[in-house]
Amino acid sequence: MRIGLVAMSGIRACDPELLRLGLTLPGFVERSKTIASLPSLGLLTLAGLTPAPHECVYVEVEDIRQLERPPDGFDLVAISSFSAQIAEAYALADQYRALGVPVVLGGLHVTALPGEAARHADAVVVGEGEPVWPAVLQDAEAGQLQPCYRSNGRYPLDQSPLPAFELLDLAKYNRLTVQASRGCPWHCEFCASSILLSPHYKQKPAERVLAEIDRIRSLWPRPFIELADDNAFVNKRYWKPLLSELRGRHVRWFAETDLSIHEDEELLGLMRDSGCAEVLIGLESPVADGLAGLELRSDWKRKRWPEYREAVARIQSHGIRVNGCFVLGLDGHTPAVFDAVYEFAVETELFDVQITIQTPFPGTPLYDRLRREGRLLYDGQWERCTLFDINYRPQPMTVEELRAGLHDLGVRLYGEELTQWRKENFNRKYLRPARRAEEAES
Ligand code: B12
Ligand code: SF4
Repeated sequence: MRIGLVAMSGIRACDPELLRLGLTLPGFVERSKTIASLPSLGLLTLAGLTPAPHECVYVEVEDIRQLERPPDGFDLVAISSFSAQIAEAYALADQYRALGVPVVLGGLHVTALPGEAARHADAVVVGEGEPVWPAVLQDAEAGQLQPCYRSNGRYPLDQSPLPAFELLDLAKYNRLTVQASRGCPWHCEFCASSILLSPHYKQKPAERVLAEIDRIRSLWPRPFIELADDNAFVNKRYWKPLLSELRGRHVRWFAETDLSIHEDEELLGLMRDSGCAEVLIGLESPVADGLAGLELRSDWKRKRWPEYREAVARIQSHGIRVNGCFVLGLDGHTPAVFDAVYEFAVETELFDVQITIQTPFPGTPLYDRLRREGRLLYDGQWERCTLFDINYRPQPMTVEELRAGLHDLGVRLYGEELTQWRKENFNRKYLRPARRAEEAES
């Protein structure tokens, strides 16, 4: 079979005022450009599992949009899904089905709402794709696709295939992704990441992670790699030998992690030496209000909140940039939170800041709670699940206060002056001294 793998790409927001602002704010534009061009690791992973003589063709939905008709010549089309762009995924699926091409839909949104997705597909896949993909291929070839394939979240990552990075036109991407773990022990109420696929935290054997990195290096000698882990450094003992191996491979990399890395100087040193450029940390709230009850299992972030400032300083002192992420509109946030984020960013000299709106993605405990409480706005308008549009009634703020606060804070944080200052300050105060120390050590 010739299989078309269609990835949902690009960055989304509906709020026209925010879009207008975004286009003119240097800090915002820069970050959007960096992350917008990431390929779908999920689809590349499935391609890696697809045996010959099947042939896979990887397509970005952004490229299809410019065509009059979607690319043809496929015997099967597989489309990935995020909530924000699901309407486009469904429209494309409908188009292919109208042409008589069977369509299989999978990914995070489909996993959360398989019934809705089934109206637009010959088959839907709920959960991790790997364990069911061989059956999907076999059934599609026999013309007997089942309506739904389910995996149970227990796929052992030591069986992971090498993602088929060779399918990509590498000129289009400034980073490639590698995943070393799925799940996260903290279970935040709003989390819509791989926890939806794998409720249990699990890791890929280090040698497999290194094999993926080496595969990328064979195609792109000095790559920039983004770890697609939800929370990379949960298990520091796993990472230390892996990072030692990574040193000398000429890779620069980025990861999402929790704050606990600041407690481990040895780990921070290994991260720096192995090419870590930046870590993105979900600090969520600069004030303690909003953090209590955020995780379903423990108040981990609330307990760590007093360490936030010291932690940022220690991580950055290793020459590793910190991108601090704040979720605005958590229960308990008042309009004072906007100034608090600004002050935190300036005082801690964060290299970068990400501000998003709390978002009830379907399939999350937050969505269920806000629905029970009658606080959902625009329920079912999934295109608003962008992390920048408001879909619920915050408490105790009003929707208008939250929207205005986001806009105003965006202007203050991502304007020319502060964006420039953050970078220069980091380079002068943290990066250059860290490099000098590294040179002295070696
Ligand atoms: C990389 C990334 C991106 C890349 C995506 C590149 C791409 N084309 O896939 C880019 C930068 C484009 C991106 C954009 C957005 N993202 Co993003 N992104 C991520 C990130 C960091 C990693 C995702 C990843 O690679 N996972 C690893 C792979 C292996 O998992 P997977 O894709 O889920 O695939 C597995 C299964 O789902 C399944 N599967 C997936 N697709 C298919 C298809 C078929 C046919 C089958 C059978 C199976 C299958 O099999 C795979 C293997 O098991 C996550 C955060 C995180 N740490 O997880 C956020 C995340 C996915 N993003 C998120 C969001 C909100 C967005 C944006 C809306 C942001 C915005 N405002 O624009 C947009 C989405 C717009 C759009 N295009 O639809 C949310 C999604 C929540 C949700 N449930 O929808 C996440 C979880 C982050 C968060 N804060 O919650 N993102
Ligand atoms: S810490 Fe991050 S990855 Fe882990 S559950 Fe919370 S939001 Fe999800």
